[in-house]
Amino acid sequence: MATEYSNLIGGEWVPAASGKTFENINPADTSEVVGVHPESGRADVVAAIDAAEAAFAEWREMGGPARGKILFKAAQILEARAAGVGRDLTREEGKTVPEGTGETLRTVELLEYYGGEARRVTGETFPSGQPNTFLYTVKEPLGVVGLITPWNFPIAIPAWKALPALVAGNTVVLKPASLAPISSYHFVNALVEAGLPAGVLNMVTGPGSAVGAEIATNPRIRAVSFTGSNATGTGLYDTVTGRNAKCQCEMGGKNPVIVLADADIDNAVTQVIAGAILSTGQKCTATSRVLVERAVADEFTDLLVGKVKAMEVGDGQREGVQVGPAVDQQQLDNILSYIEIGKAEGAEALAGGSRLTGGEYDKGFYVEPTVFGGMTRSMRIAQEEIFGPVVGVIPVASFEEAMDIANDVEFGLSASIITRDLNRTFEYINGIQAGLVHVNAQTAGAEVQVPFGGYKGSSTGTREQGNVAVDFFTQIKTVYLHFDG
Ligand code: UN1
Repeated sequence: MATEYSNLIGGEWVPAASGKTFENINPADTSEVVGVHPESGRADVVAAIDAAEAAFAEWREMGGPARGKILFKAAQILEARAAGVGRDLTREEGKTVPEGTGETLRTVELLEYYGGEARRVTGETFPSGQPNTFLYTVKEPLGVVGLITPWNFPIAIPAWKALPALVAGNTVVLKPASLAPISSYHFVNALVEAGLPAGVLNMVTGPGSAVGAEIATNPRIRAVSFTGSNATGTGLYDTVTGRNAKCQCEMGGKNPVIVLADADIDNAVTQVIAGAILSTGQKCTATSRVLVERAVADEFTDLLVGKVKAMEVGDGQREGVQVGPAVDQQQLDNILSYIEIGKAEGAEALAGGSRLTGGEYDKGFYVEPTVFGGMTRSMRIAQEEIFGPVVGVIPVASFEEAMDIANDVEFGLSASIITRDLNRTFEYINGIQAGLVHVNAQTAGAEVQVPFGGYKGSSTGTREQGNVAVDFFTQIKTVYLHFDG
């Protein structure tokens, strides 16, 4: 039996005003309805904004340390439930249970980190050019902020957007992705049980065309933070900034790994698989291009293809499965169409290249992890985000050529190099156009205490996570205090 979930508005768990609902399907077995959720409309968002506005003054007055304590308590509540929450995440999103549980524990870390940050929403003091003057800044909350979050990290991303907003004293309206709203429910519920006052954090599920549109256009929402596709993000950015509110968008990636001839090839293969294939490649930090020096290209490619072919694809709830299904039919179709585009462009699927069928595969959205050889830099599969377990290898003549190709895309989220050459490493760090730069490691993954975000088309430029995330959700007040009056 599918569990019924509600919106959270003003501290009450309530259905959509219309009473309408939608179903949340398990992508590993589409006969299973995992949850039934409110199909909210604009009126539900307006009610959430009313509640968030009503809660703002008291939340702001409470002060950072008291706010932080609630986060610490929520961290303990969520940690105690991590196994069950991770399994729910797998049932609605498809990633494996270790991935789902890992993401839940990352959310615990986010709660702990921002619980501490709540005490550090600081200003600065400055020497004044005038006598008897104390010149300083304070960071103040914006008011009610809106969050629109994706299905691929359905518990960590709502947390890493909501928490810096909350510790700075804002109140929040969250629209989680309709494909995976139970994970957000678990995050929100941990905060409610930890004593978050009514109305401070509100959650409204439903379609982007109504719930997202109201968040984007309602003048009472002073900032919107979004993670998702470039197509949605750029339109949203125009709408939100067009009404002079702040907008933060984290969008796509086309992340390269450069493998130099001196690399530890085993490690190169391990890191490329982790970045490209795990989480079914459904992450904006996924590795999608490997630029490998010709001297080791065959050795690297053979090893990569062998290991990818041996990977176990299946229901992420089953032990031993390494790669879960795509999240839904549309994502599966998109991945398969890019595989066909790659073949038509003249690339060769050295591993994978097809939908998986037969047995349990017929119940879900399964695709073979795919390695393309013969990819060239201008092919669509080398330029456009695929968002699936698909990676292409491009042999290169030199480090310089690798860097040139690495930067020759519209995105700039993450990158990695595998080498032991210190000079090349620093040239790469200096020249790579990416907001997240890895060395001898995979392109995905993010520690909670450091800034996260991209260059170029990947991001609107502000950063999530770390203490800088608070900047987006605050405004600076400069105070000139003359004490000779
Ligand atoms: C990660 O690499 O672990 O939506 C996080 C995304 C990114 C988060 C990636 N914003 O895929």
